[in-house]
Amino acid sequence: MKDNRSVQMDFLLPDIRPNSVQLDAGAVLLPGFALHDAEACMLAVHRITQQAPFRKMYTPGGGQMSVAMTCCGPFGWVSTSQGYSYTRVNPFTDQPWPNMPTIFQTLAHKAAQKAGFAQFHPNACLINSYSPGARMGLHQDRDEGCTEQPVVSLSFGLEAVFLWGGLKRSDPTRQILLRDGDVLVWGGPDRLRFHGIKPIRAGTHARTGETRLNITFRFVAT
Ligand code: MD3
Ligand code: FE
Repeated sequence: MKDNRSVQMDFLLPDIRPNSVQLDAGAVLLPGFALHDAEACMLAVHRITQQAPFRKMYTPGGGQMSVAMTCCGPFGWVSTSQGYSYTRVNPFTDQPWPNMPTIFQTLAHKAAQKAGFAQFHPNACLINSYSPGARMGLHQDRDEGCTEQPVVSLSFGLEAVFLWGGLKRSDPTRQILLRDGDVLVWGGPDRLRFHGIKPIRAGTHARTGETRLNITFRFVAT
């Protein structure tokens, strides 16, 4: 008979993952912080995409992104052959972006607070959908016109290797594994770091299927 004593005693083992990892002066990883709200977030994403479907946009360089995107909140991030911008209207539907769900606002604020950023009230939310092989090259987030406020990001479903660079594109990168329910908060001196996502490895996740979802919250200056 199979010896399953260790399986039965699993509940006695502590969760060895710390609940907060300071990656640098202004960067904090909160492993599993979004797990309790994960299903509510999935429902919220589903509702948003019925009004504003995921699209693969083009970059000013001319290529199509491998990541499909949509947005919610007062401002959405848009990339065209003309450049990057934050807009109040979704150019694919000519409608305002869907409202930012309360669960998103609350979760982003709580994560920022836990990471030491008081009073984060994002007015832009970008939702990224990755299929296996999709990636995001090294870039900076600097279309917000405001680097005082942090960025908060939630990861769901398939895991990703996050590339965390320096203030120059050529600086060396560290690799950080992002898993279902993990939250990253990034601000202060680290706000303008180059960062990216390595190609997503094929797999199936109980929550999202063959997908990784990333939800980022930003404050755009008006
Ligand atoms: C570090 N998204 O949407 S989230 C992006 O997983 C983006 O989809 C990645 O980079 C993703 O722009 C990474 C983590 C993240 C987000 C914003 C940052 C890290 C950041 C801004 C500055 C520095
Ligand atoms: Fe980014």
